[in-house]
Amino acid sequence: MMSVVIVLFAVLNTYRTEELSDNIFKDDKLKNSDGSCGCSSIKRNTEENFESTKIFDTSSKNIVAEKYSSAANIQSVYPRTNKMVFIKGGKFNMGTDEPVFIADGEGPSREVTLSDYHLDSYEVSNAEFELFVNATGYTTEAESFGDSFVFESLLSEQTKSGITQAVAAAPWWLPVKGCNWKHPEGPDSNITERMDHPVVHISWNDAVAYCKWAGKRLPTEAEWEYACRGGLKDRLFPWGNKLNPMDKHWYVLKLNIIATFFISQKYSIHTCINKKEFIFRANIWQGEFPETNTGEDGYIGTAPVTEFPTNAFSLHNMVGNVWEWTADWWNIKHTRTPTVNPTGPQSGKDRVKKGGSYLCHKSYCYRYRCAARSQNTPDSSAGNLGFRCAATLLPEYLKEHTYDKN
Ligand SMILES: *[C@@H]1O[C@H](CO)[C@@H](O)[C@H](O)[C@H]1NC(C)=O
Ligand SMILES: *[C@@H]1O[C@H](CO)[C@@H](O)[C@H](O)[C@H]1NC(C)=O
Ligand SMILES: [Ca+2]
Ligand SMILES: [Ca+2]
Repeated sequence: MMSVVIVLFAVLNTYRTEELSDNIFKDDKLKNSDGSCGCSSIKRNTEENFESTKIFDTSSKNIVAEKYSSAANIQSVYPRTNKMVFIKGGKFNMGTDEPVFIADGEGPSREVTLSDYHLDSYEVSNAEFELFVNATGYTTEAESFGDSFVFESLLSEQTKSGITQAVAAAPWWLPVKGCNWKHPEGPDSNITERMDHPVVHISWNDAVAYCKWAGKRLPTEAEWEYACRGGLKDRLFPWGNKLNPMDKHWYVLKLNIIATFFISQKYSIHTCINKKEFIFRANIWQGEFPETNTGEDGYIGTAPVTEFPTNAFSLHNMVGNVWEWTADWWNIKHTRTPTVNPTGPQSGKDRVKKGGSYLCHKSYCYRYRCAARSQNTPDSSAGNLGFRCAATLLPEYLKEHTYDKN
C-alpha cells in the first residue's frame, strides 16, 4: 500500500515538473537586446516638455477625499471593484542589481522607506470607469484625439483594411480611428461583455482625473513596486521567482487525488492535473511573439480584474493583464542613496508605467516583473494600458467596504 502511494507521488511529481519546466517559454534567449515590445514607442507626437504637476502631497495628510466621496459612492448596475487594501509602510529594496533591461533603469537596487497607504485591489474596470464618466461627463484623450493604439491581431479585418500607417519600431501596433475605452478594438467593437475587464486606452491625464474623482490618486512608482513585491525580498514576480509555481492548492489537490483514487479507483487524475487555475498566476502571452498567442492562461486579450490569484497583499494582476500608470516622471538614472517616500524626478517628458500586460512574453518584453518599468507620454493611450489608484488616507465612503487588512 505504502509503495503504491510513493509511486503515485513520483508519477504526479514528474508530471508536475514537465508541466512547469517553462515549456511555454522555450526561447530563453531574448530575441533582441532591448527586448522592446514597442510598448514605449506608441506615443502621440508631442514635442514640448511637460511641466511638473503636483497631483498630491504625500507630506500632507490633508487629502480632500470627502469632496468627492458622494460622487464616487454611487450605485452601479455592476458589482463594485473599487475596494482598497491597506498597505503597511516599511523598508524595501526597489529596483534590482540584476537588471534584464539596463536601458530601462531597472537598477540599482536601492533602499526605500514608505509610509502606510492604500491601494486598489483591482485594476480600474470598465464598469468603474463608466460610473466616473456617467457622473462627470468626462471625455478621455483618446476620444478627443480620435484614435488610439491597438495590437494588430485583435482587430477585425474590416478595421485593419482602413489603416495605412504603423509604428516603425513596433509594426504590430496600429493607430485605430474611433478607438477608445468604449471601443477597445475600434468602432466595430464594444465592452458590453467586458464590464469587469480593465479599462484601456486611458492616458495618464485620464487616470489622474479618475483617481481624483474617486478621492484617490495614482500610486508613486515606489508604492506600486512595494505593493507588487508583496513583502517578498528581491523576487522577480509578486509571488516569488518561478513563473508558474504550484501554490498551496496544488498540494491539497494532490492529497485529494490520492485519497479519491483509493476510494473510487476510477478517478481521472489527468483532468484534475490539467486545471489551469492551479498553474497560471498572471495574464501574459503564451506562444511565439508576435505571431501566435495560444491563450493558455485563458485569455488572448484582457482578463476580468478579479481573475488570477492575489499576491500576499491581496492585490490582483499587479503584473500582467494591463500596464498600470504611476504618478512619477520617467528617469533611468538612480543612485543607491536610501530615500523616504520618493516621488520621482521633478519634471520630465514621459510618465512611468509598471507591470507589463497580456502582450508580454519572456522572449520579448520580459517586463511582467516587479522591478521592470516602461514609459509613455502622459497623453498616450493603448489597448494594453490601464491603471489603479492609491490613497494616503482611505476615502470615507470606502471605509465600510474595506477588508483584507494586512
Ligand atoms: C451609466 O449610465 C448609463 C445610461 O444611463 C447606464 O445604462 C449605465 O448602466 C450606467 N453605468 C453604470 C456603471 O452604472
Ligand atoms: C457588442 O459586441 C458583441 C460582440 O463582442 C456583439 O455581439 C454585440 O452585438 C455588440 N453590441 C453592440 C451594441 O454593438
Ligand atoms: Ca494571456
Ligand atoms: Ca496589471
